[in-house]
Amino acid sequence: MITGAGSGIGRASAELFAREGAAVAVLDVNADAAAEVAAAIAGSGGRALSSVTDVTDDAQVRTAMATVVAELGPIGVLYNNAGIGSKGAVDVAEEDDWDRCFDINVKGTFLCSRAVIPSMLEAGRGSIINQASVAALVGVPNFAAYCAAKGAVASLTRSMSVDLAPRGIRVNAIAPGTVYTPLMEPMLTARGGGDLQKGLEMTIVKYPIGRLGDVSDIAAAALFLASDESAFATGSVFAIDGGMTSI
Ligand code: 1HS
Repeated sequence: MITGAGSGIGRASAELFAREGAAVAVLDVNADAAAEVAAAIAGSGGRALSSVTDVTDDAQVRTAMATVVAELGPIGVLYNNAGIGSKGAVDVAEEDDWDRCFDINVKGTFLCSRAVIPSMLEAGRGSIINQASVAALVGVPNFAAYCAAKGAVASLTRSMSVDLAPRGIRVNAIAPGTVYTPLMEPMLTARGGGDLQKGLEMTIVKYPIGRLGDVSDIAAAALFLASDESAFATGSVFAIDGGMTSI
């Protein structure tokens, strides 16, 4: 089960997981996007279903979870990928923007995790992957609510891991650096003073590896954490960031 799987990292992860043989539940608040990804997976011979799910709505989350279990079986992996950015430094941040950022990034992770855990406990195993960010690890200009929310996701990951490890469920987080997707253009354009190309140039210099991330970079990390290849990993935050937080 992957949230926010209608585009970007979530889509790349859903398609990669399907290529690896997983039956994938594509959850997204955008119905058309979720359906397109599920159809693309099915068209490539994979198994997928789509579900229109607002991760901030507990009733929708529970309905989606029940549908997934009924149609695909017990949930082995949850990737809490759905997320949203924020606008501005703390002194100019708007309250509704702050609340929305925490609702999707943090409460969405809570609601989806709480909903799938009974299915994982029934199976005696599971892997939950939370989407943090380098913004959980370092300060990012004009991104106050997002940094705070992703920091909360990192802490929630550690807390969940200690509660769930004895019950066979691993919980880790991925901290991506900037991955160039349409969702990032507003932040990058603002950074460049209205010039997207300038914002990209100002950002790439923060990455020792010399480029921004690709959705495939993050999907590969998610596949590792979803699989038994990471059987001894729980409670960790994996920076997949081109060295950005190593400076
Ligand atoms: C959006 C992703 O979680 C990374 S936060 C922004 C990091 S950077 O663009 O300032 O390097």
